[in-house]
Amino acid sequence: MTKRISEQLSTDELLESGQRKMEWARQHMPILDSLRESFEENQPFAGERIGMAMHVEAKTAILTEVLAAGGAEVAITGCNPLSTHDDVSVALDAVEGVTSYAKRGVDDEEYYEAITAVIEHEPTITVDDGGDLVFAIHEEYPELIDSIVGGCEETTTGVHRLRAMAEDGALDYPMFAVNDTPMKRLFDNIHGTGESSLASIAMTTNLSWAGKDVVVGGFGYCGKGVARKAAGQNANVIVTEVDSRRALEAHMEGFDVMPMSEAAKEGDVFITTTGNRDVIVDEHFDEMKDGVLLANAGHFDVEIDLDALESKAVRTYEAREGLQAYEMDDGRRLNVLAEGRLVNLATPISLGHPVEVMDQSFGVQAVCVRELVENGDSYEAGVHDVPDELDREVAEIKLEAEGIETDSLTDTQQEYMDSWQHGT
Ligand code: RBV
Repeated sequence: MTKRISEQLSTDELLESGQRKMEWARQHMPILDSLRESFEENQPFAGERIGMAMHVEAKTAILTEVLAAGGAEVAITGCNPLSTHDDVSVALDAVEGVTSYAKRGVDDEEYYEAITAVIEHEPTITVDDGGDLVFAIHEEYPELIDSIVGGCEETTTGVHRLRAMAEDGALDYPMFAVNDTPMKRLFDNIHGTGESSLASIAMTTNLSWAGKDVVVGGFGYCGKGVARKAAGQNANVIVTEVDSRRALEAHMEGFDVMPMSEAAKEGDVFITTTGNRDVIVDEHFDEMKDGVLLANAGHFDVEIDLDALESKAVRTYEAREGLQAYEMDDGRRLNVLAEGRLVNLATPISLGHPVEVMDQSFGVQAVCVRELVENGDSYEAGVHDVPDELDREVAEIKLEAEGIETDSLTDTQQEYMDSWQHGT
């Protein structure tokens, strides 16, 4: 049985370090700050138990403490074996109303044991990143479902998984697709993934982007972000796609588009963002240049076939912290970051998405949890879009915090927009 983190790790130094990281994040999260104020006053979550599986680092800790400030009892664990910051987990565990089970570097068994520990708090609301918590509840604790009001899902892969569950009639409570909101997807997936993936790769390797050939697998929201930011760092960007319109979009944005079998020969750095498996496989490794970097920015570690790479290698060694070299029999070295796991969160120095971006994503999470508490009964089992007014509420809080004012439609403009009689 997994113990809370403060009973696993000695705490004084970790506590202080985690609290310092949280304080910095808190200072840069005006949306959560504003929601905290209203939650503290209104206690919307009194009597609720919130179970969370997310990347346990400073920004997530602020979301968690804001939910606890609204009266919830919160139990949290990680959603990736490598993304937890132990110091933050310890600091979070010390927050009133919060129990954290998250620990960095767990194996599969420990990972799922910690999820079980969260479920044993018998959550009434779940907040997931990737769907492992929802899935475990459905598989192993279906008797809890009756008392669950609903849940929220943070990421593309999780929403995809939930929709597949719903289509099979296997999703038994309502889930908000937080990922699909404009306030999340247009900022977090694009700017967040772009900036933080490139930052993690650069810091882990101490290598430059300028002049590199960077191959981006997939041109969805995350791929667009990675491709644009890499181009902004003076790299030459190659995109691989399976979807005709996305391929065309990438082409019209000025990127080279080609199959991975061709791109494999050209790339210096490979970053997968597809959410699918087997994007870089056996035959591609044969074509790659000596010294290439391989990184994955999709939720699960299935995009680069590391088993195939491992069996091809005559030797593997840790080239740098967070970077494993695989030496081929012809002497070429292919370097994999973070064991092929989410590169922006899973290398030892990764920090995840920038704070401002997560303030938006987690602002949407927080108002969705509030919506579940207030109106959960009106949502049936299945995947739900987040009501647009909630997404706009988060945008408005952010604009106000930034001191940015906008125009409003005049009555005449509104009337014009609503009428169809006008013409040439
Ligand atoms: N993400 N979280 C962070 N807490 O630092 N960084 C990225 C963090 C989320 C992001 O919203 C994305 O949808 C998800 O991680 C992928 O697991």
